Amino acid sequence: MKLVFATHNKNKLDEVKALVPSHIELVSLTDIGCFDEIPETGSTLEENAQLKADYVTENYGLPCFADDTGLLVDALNGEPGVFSARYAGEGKNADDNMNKLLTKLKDHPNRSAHFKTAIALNLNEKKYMFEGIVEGHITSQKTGGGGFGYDPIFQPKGYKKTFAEIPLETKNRISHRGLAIQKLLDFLR
Ligand code: ITT
Repeated sequence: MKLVFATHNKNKLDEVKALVPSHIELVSLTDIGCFDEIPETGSTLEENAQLKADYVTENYGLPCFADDTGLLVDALNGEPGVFSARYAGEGKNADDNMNKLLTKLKDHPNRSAHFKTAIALNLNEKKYMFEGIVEGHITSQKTGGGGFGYDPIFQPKGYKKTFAEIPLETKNRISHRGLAIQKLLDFLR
């Protein structure tokens, strides 16, 4: 089956491609010729995931799923959460976002946090939602050259390395996105 993954984020696409079996033909927004910035005006990850999936269904009429992900820090009452992509402001990059977070958490004793992914699937005129969560903590400095986004400052529970220091295969096995995608794949099976 052909399934659109409604993302412009190449790193997300690479992670998900590594998990999806070959009988599912995964195509990206670029593959279907969609270069629009889909407005993410929702107040929750679920709402934003649904907005992105609905945009593709309404404009392209194709089966589709979308991922909205946030990093939620306990000491900051769940910040940056739904604003994770633009935490340091519009036009800023992942490094700026991490710097802002590290500054806000400077010397804070409670560094616990979790990543959450919401996946909205639109299939055969029905809508489904899947989620994945990974618990961990925010390190005091950036470490590792792999991964993307906040990976260099997030250490998953039970590991002594950040997501940016562990292989993609390991991240995919334990991560918010990996867990949510496994639920999606179980459902499609
Ligand atoms: P799409 O909306 O096109 O899918 P995006 O990058 O805008 O891509 P989100 O709206 O879900 O994605 O924003 C979440 C931000 O959180 C994203 O820009 C990353 O900086 C960060 N992020 C998402 N997944 C992550 C992961 O697995 N590890 C580290 N940071 C992640």
